[in-house]
Amino acid sequence: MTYTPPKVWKNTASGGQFANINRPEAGPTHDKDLPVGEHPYQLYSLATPNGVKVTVLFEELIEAGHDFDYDAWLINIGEGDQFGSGFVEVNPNSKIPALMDRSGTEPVRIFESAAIMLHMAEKHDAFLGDSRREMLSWLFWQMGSAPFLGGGFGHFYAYAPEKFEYPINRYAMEAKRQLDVLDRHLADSEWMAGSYSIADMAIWSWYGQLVLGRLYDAAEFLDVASYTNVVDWAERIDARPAVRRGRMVNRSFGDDESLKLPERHSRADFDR
Ligand SMILES: N[C@@H](CCC(=O)N[C@@H](CS)C(=O)NCC(=O)O)C(=O)O
Repeated sequence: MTYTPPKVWKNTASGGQFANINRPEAGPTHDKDLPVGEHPYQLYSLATPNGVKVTVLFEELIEAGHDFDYDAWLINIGEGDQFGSGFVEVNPNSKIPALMDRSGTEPVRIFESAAIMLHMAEKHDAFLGDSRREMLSWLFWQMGSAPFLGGGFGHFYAYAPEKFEYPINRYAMEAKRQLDVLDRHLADSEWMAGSYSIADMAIWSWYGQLVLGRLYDAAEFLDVASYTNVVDWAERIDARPAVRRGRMVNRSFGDDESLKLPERHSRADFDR
């Protein structure tokens, strides 16, 4: 099947899962204020890998004894909540996660998952790794790499309306190369940047969950078991109580009912 691009691109329905939320322009589609709870941090998110890395950090900070709490509100991207006017004010890019930090004199917004993680980790001087240079390098590596795994491989392998060999090959190759980058690094390092840090949390959320068989049903196809150092590291992180809690926050989908906590307002919510 060949495609000849027209002179000027036009928006024609291309199908596939999530096609209903894709549009070629930014900005709000409707007026809707965001809810605000009683805690200093108001997180607006969903338990996708980009959301989970942030809720894992929030839960790790609380587990480590940092004295704060947060409200996590569900943004249902399948229903277009990310295009509500209130959400767009917090994130002009209309993507989860987004944070309002109301702990200071003026509320401030932070968007982009890694920016939120850095903001929280620096504020609490925690989970910054042994080397800031290495930690930032791996954190930025995750932000630059995961779109090839999610938007590239995941999209064409799991969500596109048909299976097309060319993009699946191209992005499977890149996903495996990325797993090999991690596997080689983790061969002689326990963590990404010396000690457990936000770089581990961010990378785990994507690549850890991939090798644990939780993303795109692609574990066998990508032979993830062969990246043994990544699997060991992913299992170590997965066993942490804060990580289990972080995975639950803003989860409204999936078969495992015990993992679902669409909204979180206090630690007690996990005991339900
Ligand atoms: N670079 C962004 C990516 C965020 C992102 O892609 N979020 C997705 C869910 S995983 C989303 O909100 N998609 C909604 C949409 O594209 O309309 C980040 O790391 O925060």
